[in-house]
Amino acid sequence: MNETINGRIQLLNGTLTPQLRYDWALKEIEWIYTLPLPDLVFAAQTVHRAYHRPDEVQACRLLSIKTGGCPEDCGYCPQSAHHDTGLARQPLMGVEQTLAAAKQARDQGATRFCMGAAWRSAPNGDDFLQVLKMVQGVRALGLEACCTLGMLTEKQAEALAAAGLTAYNHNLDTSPEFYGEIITTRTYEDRLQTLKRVRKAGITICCGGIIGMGEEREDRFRLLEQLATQKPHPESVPINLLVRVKGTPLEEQQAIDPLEMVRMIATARILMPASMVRLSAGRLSLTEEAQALCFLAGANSIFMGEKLLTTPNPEIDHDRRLLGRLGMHFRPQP
Ligand code: SAM
Ligand code: DTB
Ligand code: SF4
Repeated sequence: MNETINGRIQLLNGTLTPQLRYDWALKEIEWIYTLPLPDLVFAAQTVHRAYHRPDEVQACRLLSIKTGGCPEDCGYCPQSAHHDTGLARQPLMGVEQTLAAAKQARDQGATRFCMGAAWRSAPNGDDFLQVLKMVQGVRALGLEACCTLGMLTEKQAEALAAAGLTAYNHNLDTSPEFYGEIITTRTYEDRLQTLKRVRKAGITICCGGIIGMGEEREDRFRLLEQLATQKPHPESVPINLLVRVKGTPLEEQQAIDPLEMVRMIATARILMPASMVRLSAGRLSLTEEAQALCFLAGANSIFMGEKLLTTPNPEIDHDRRLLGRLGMHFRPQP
């Protein structure tokens, strides 16, 4: 692509009438990601406003319903049995306790409740039936329900859909090329297979990744390419900044420039205009001003509450104050 002023104006004009595209080329993604920041944020805002309210963010709440002891070796994850992080393992939580947490989240203003389990694959039998009950219960509270349970079979995806599951989270995490540096116990292809089954069952897809794991910018472009060439796009794209957890192989990873988070979010927003782009893990290592830039770049969701799955997250009061400072608000409950 021609990197002249004309080229820039063409792209920016193109984004003024944003249409969903599924044929993004790697070169285009690179070009967008590396635009001068004012152009990038302007283009992202323009696209954002065509599909979303610019003053509103969705509040989601996470709950770890089964914690630790995971057989996968994901290098970033405190829940992998391969790393000694001192995390207390917990078996599958009861339905009542889960629904009490969901109700509390709703009372605090969340509109989406996400249940995470440290499984390689969702189990069959009683545990799975218990998760189905949780999903039904969360939906009955009027919340969107999201689960992340590892790999799924077609049957399991269908059962989750029948229970009313809104979304299934299954991240590609990084580029196909860098993936093997981070995870060796499953393949990129395994991930794509589960995503296909989720889509086929009629559940919306929540799929994104993590930055700050030692990858190159090129790996981020490749991840974005994988996401933005899916048809339809994932309805939800979580962008996580690595939370460096003691005892994981990535604990000493060097911190990245927070503006890379802004660029990643803005590019995701431009490539997938209609999707929710979620400023997910890692907010405690961003200043409030950096988070504000992420909202300008088109992020329209955050996790609310003092804990993600196992690691800390900003307090609700802090987030309310931040949104107040920005003249923004949480998406109201239906
Ligand atoms: N076991 C399931 C799986 O891997 O799909 C679900 C739970 S797993 C904790 C969900 C996602 O959390 C991962 O795909 C990863 O993207 C993200 N995650 C885990 N640890 C993280 C960390 N330390 N920093 C940022 N994101 C993290
Ligand atoms: C996602 O992309 N981020 C969330 C959600 N999907 C499940 C999880 C973040 C986990 C951060 C590490 C932890 O708290 O254990
Ligand atoms: Fe297990 Fe998921 Fe953590 Fe990987 S990210 S170790 S699959 S809980």
